[in-house]
Amino acid sequence: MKHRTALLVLVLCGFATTTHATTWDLEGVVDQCDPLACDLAGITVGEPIAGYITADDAASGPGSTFGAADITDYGIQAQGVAVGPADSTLVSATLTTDGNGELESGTMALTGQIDGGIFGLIDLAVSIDVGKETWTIETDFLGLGVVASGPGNWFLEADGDGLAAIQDNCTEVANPAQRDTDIDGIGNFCDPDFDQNCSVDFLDVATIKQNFLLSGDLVTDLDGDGITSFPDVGIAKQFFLADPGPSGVPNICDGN
Ligand SMILES: [Ca+2]
Ligand SMILES: [Ca+2]
Ligand SMILES: [Ca+2]
Ligand SMILES: [Ca+2]
Repeated sequence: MKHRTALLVLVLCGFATTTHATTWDLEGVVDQCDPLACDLAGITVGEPIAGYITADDAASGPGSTFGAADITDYGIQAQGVAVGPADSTLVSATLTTDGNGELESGTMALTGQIDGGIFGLIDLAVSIDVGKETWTIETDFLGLGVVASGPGNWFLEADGDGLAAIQDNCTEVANPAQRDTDIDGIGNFCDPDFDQNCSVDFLDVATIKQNFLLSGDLVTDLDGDGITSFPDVGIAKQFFLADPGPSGVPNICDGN
């Protein structure tokens, strides 16, 4: 099958994250993929799969079991395919956290559709097993059955700003405002790469010196307090001779 269609890269239109919610990130890999289905979907073996679940704090605290009704948002994406609440249905979920609030066991099931080009919309079922650390995508289309599967681990969202990794432009810094002055997909808090060569080096240091004590919404105001000053230099130092980021959203240094 040579037909390759640009499937909808559906933006994960997450619901507004509130402070009374817990988010877990999925980090997985495509381990097995039906050649026809994965050609259609643009998925390749060995590529990452990512996602998140956000649930009500009241239900999802340490050592609790919660269900679909407690899940306020979710998203799963593997290269060209992305599903979220806007384009899928959360069929069932029973999930349990451990004493640290990490997802420990349970399962979750979604149904959704992807654009199969000349084949029209294709029904998909996604199942996730947290305890077994696996995920599976199945379809009845052409009797294919399991089209892709692999390992997947869940982690409490790392930097505590409430944004899932795939929605967060600085995945290792709490930056709820997501300020990104140069609009390159990397938040100011982790972007002292002012010349956008994807490396923080002497030229970037020269830029921050040039702007020192200037106020305004400048790229060099990394912490967003309205002035380029010592705290911004402190942040830049941590990145010296390293890469900016990491950012979980599409950004200028993707593929570098
Ligand atoms: Ca962040
Ligand atoms: Ca930026
Ligand atoms: Ca640079
Ligand atoms: Ca500043």
